[in-house]
Formats: sequence, structure tokens, C-alpha cells
Amino acid sequence: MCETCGCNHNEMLVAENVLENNNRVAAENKKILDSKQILTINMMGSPGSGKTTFIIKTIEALKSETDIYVIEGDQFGSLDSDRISKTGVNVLQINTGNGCHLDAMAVNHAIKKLKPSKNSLLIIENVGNLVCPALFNLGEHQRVVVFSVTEGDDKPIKYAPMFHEASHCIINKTDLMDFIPFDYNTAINNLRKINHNLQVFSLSALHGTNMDLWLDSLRKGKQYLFHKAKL
Ligand SMILES: Nc1nc2c(ncn2[C@@H]2O[C@H](COP(=O)(O)OP(=O)(O)OP(=O)(O)O)[C@@H](O)[C@H]2O)c(=O)[nH]1
Ligand SMILES: [Mg+2]
Repeated sequence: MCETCGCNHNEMLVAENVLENNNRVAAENKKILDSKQILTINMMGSPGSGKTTFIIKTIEALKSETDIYVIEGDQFGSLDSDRISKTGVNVLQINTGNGCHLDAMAVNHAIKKLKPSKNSLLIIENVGNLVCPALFNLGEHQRVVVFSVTEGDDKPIKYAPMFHEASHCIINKTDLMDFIPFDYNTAINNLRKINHNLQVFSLSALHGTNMDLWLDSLRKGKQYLFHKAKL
């Protein structure tokens, strides 16, 4: 699978080329998104960590305040885009086939098809994978890793690049914390060892609890982009 993104160490030269091209297109994406002040979130994390559930709860809370668009990345099928389209927002499914991540070119095409409006929020759900998506810049403003308590408190150390490259971390499924051997303080220490700038939010997407700080941070992110464009 990783031959498609060149992240295999034996494919280092291919990887450098692939990443260089990707970064060039990501910079174009960023320019388009900045010019229209479209706050763009790249949502990453393990399969089943709760990305789609969390995106749906975010949409439900914010759709009366802002236009929202979703680019949905999955290897196969349209199950997640079907779930998201029930909220009434515009969603575009990308199937990566054997690919294990979204890249900037796929997102560039999707932006051109979706045509997100000025000042809107664009959420990109990456393919469920704690490794390869970390390598591929999409032109996003925020990189959010959804890390659920059922994955274990050691994951930030074992999958360091993902947590190192993220700007925000959602510790999800906190409703299950009493039932499993997840040590919250150990998880936070492990996150801080890898990335002391990470903004961390602990919540249950399923129950919609403790979402407020996250929602406020999105509102602030939108305001920041708006004011930056005026400078
Ligand atoms: N208990 C609990 N379950 C959750 C929570 N969030 C999501 N789930 C469940 O976790 C499972 C996976 O959720 P999804 O939202 O589909 O996860 P995902 O990360 O989008 O999965 P992929 O797109 O396949 O990578 C579903 O059964 C959800 O109901 C939560 O906060 N608490
Ligand atoms: Mg999903």
C-alpha cells in the first residue's frame, strides 16, 4: 500500500519527488483558500477513531452560523459521505482505491468541484490511517488528529509524526474511559513529549459532550483568517 505514496524507506527518492510535487500543489490550494478566507481543517486519525461522528457533531453545532463543505476521503464506498450529506451540507466523496491518504492534487480537484463560498468552513476527512496522511500537506490551515481512548495512551509515542505534525488533537470517546485501561495523564504527557504546541480537546463525539471549547476555537480560527485578509 505504501508504495503508492513512497513512504517506504526503500523508495526514498520516489518519496522526495512525490512530496515535492505535493507541496507545490498544496501551496496553490492554500493560496485559493486564503484568498477566500475558507478555514480548512484536515481531519486525520486511525480507522474508527470517530472522525465522521465528530465532523457531523461539529456541522450540527455550526451550520446555522457558517456555510460548511466537506471533502470525504475513503479507500472505497460512500458510506461516510452519505452520513454527512444527511446534515444538509455539500459533501464530495473521493475514493483513493489502493491509496492510503489524500493528496493535494485530489483536494485541488475537489475544491474546484465543490466551489466553497467565501468565509466558509471546509472540513476534509482524510483516509483512516495514523501514518501516511501526516506526510501530505493539503494546503489546510489546521491539522486535527482524532485520537480515541480505545487506541491506548501510548499512541502519540508510537506514531510520533502524526502527532508532531498536528496543530490540534481531539481525545475522543472519553465516555469509555472508565471501562478501559487508558491513563489520561500518561496520554497528555506523551502528547506533550511529541508536540508541546498541540491544542488538546477531550470530548465524546458520540454524546456531543465537551464540544464547546473546540467549537469556540473554530470560531476564533475563522475570525483570525478574516482579519488576516484585511491586513
Ligand atoms: N463510545 C463512543 N463511540 C464513538 C464516539 N465517537 C465515535 N464512536 C463510534 O466509533 C465508531 C467509528 O466512528 P466513525 O465516526 O465512523 O469513525 P471514523 O474515524 O470516521 O472511521 P473511518 O472513517 O472508517 O476511519 C462508530 O461506531 C461510532 O459510533 C464516542 O465519542 N464514544
Ligand atoms: Mg469516517
